[in-house]
Order: sequence, then C-alpha cells, then structure tokens
Amino acid sequence: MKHLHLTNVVLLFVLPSFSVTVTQASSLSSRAQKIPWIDYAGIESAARDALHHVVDRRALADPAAGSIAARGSSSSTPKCKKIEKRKEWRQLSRAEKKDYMRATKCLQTKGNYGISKPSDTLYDAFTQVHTTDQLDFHINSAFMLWHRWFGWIHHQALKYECGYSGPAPFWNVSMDYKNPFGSPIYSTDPEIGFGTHGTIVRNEIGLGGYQVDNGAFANLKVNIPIPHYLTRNFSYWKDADPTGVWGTALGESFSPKQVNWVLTSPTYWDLEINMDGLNVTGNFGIHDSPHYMLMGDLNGPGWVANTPWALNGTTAPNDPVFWLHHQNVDRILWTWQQQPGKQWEYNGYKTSDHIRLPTLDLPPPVPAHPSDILPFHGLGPDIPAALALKTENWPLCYTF
Ligand SMILES: [Cu+2]
Repeated sequence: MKHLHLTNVVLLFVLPSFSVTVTQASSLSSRAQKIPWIDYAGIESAARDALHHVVDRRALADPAAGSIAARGSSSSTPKCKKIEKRKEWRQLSRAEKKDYMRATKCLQTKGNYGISKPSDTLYDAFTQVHTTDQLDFHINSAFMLWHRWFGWIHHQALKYECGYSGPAPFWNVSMDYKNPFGSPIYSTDPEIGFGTHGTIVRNEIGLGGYQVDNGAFANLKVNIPIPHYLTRNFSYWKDADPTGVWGTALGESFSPKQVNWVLTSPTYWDLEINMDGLNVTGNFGIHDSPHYMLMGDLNGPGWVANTPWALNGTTAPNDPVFWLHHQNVDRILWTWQQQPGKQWEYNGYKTSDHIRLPTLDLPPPVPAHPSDILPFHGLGPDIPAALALKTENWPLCYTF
C-alpha cells in the first residue's frame, strides 16, 4: 500500500458514516425488541437516580453529600449482588481464558432479538449496532461512556446467553507497547490465543490483510457488512511507516508514560481528546493506536473498495480483541475517575470534535450534559450518560 499520512489515519473512524447509516437507523428502531436478561424497568429507575444525583451540583461540590447512598436511591432500583473485579487477560486462568473464547464464539449461535440485519446472530448484532450512527458515540463526550456500557452488555451476553462465568478481561496494551504483536493476546494457541494475522492473504482487502487462520478464532467468519473471514495485518504498521518514525510514535501512543500523561487530563473532555490522540501530532492515542496498527477488521473493512464501507472503522467489534482493548480504555477512564471530584464529571461536546478536525465540516458544537441519551439501537435500552459514570453502581456492578 501507499504511504499513509496522519490525517488519513485520523479520518478512518470518521469518513463514511454520513452515507451509510441513515437507512439503517430508521429500520432498526422498528425492530427493537426486549432482551430477556436485561432489566429494563430497573435500568429506567437507576437512570432516574443517576440523573437526580448528577444534576445536583451542590452535592457534587460536597464529598460528604456526594454519594448516592447518602441521598437515598429509589427503592425500585436493584442493588449490586456483588462487585466484580475485572482482570487483565494474563491474570485469567487457562480454564477462564478457554471459556471466554468458547462463549465469544457461542454468540454466533445466538439470535439477535431483531436488533440487526442482514445477519441474525447476536455476535454480528454488536458490530451492526457499532456501525449505526457512529458519530453519536465517537470522538465526542459520549465515546468513553457509550463503550463502557456497550462492553458491559457484551459481557452480560457472554454470561446469560453462553454461560460464561469469568470476569470481563481487559488487554493492558501498555504492557506490550514495545512489541504489541508479541503479546500473549496474539498467541496461536488453539484454545486460548486470539491468533496472529495468519498466512492467507485476502486479496479482497484493498489495504492488505490476512485471514486469521490460527488461534481460537481460526477461520472465523463474520458477517458485517458482508460475510468474510476475520482479518488482521500485523505488517501494516511497518508498511505504513517504512522509515520507522511512525512505528515509534504508535508504540509510544500507548506506552505506560502515555497512560500516566493521559491520567493528568484536567477535565473529562480533555481526557477524551487525549485518549483519542487528537491534540498531538504523530500520537494516535491510547484508544486509536491499537485499532490503527492492524488494519483488517479491528480497523474496519478498508477492503470493500469503492463502496460506502471503504475506510470505515466501525466494524471493529468483528475482531474479538475489540472487547479487551475497550475494557482497557474503560479501565483508564475508571482510573481517572478515582481522583478527587472526578467520579461524576461529564462535560465537553455531544458532537464530534470539530475543533480538531476542521476539514470535516462537522455541525456546530453542542455542549454535552449528563442527561444526554446514549443510543444502543435495540441492544438494550438507550440510557442517559449519567448512568454509566460509576461502574460500582447497579447495573454495571464492577470495578478494576
Ligand atoms: Cu467504537
């Protein structure tokens, strides 16, 4: 492939959505059905509690009055039965890892409650929802909380549809920043490895990619936007960066040093900007870099050349690594939130970042508010951002 410039890469998650999402959104709303393992009434009650709590700025200013328990939540809101501790992939036992792989594949055998077409599996429904109106939940304030909730629903699906009983794992990519493709994540172990980029070149992949033909997901077929083999490209990073300048930049984009720097972000909005690397030339951010360094499914089907899907990063949930990467982004948000006064902070902009991406001609900025609704297109209810702010509250009920 040709040398890729920084701006092209930054645009990968942005370019195509205007043209592809309109018809999907209208047809999705009428197909939304209830998922039996989601407590819709409880979530509605919890959403009211969270909004009531968050909008009380005086309570926010006073730590002693700032907990939901102190203010009293609605009696109709369920309580967490336990707070689950999430684990880094390397901390899972072999049996847990094996079961996680089994449950992930099992989602391909489960129905999708009418959430999406053309595929009717729950596995594909997650990808489909992620492709729908993607600018509602990328490069804006909703991004981190939307993906927090999305990852939580995915874990619920693994539990209630496929009997997975372990924690939702995260990939601390910073542990592997010097050699991400040497990470144990990309092991070829047929039981517990996510596999490498494989050996079979898929020529339909316009930007170069290889069928994943080893590991637990060997020869996995995914269906959004069209049926194809799960694809990665470990050489993309080097191909795009023959001089090595970018290679350094990409690794540094998710180094421990970078994580420490991101955690100093003064506001929630600064954290979003820094997580996506939108303010630093040559730094792609902790969130974006692990997408960009691969091409293939984790970076979207650049392979459907001359279609609305070209250069669309939104099919990333096709690659099971997506979930572990986003749980890690969530962990960094959680860590930031543990600082004094940050737990309930939510600010910035509902619209995508027009300031950092001036060439996109995006609509004028609309300030974000904790009552903003995060859309899930039938994959559970839409929720106010406030409900996703604290992971230890019901229904999220987890910590790190
Ligand atoms: Cu996303």
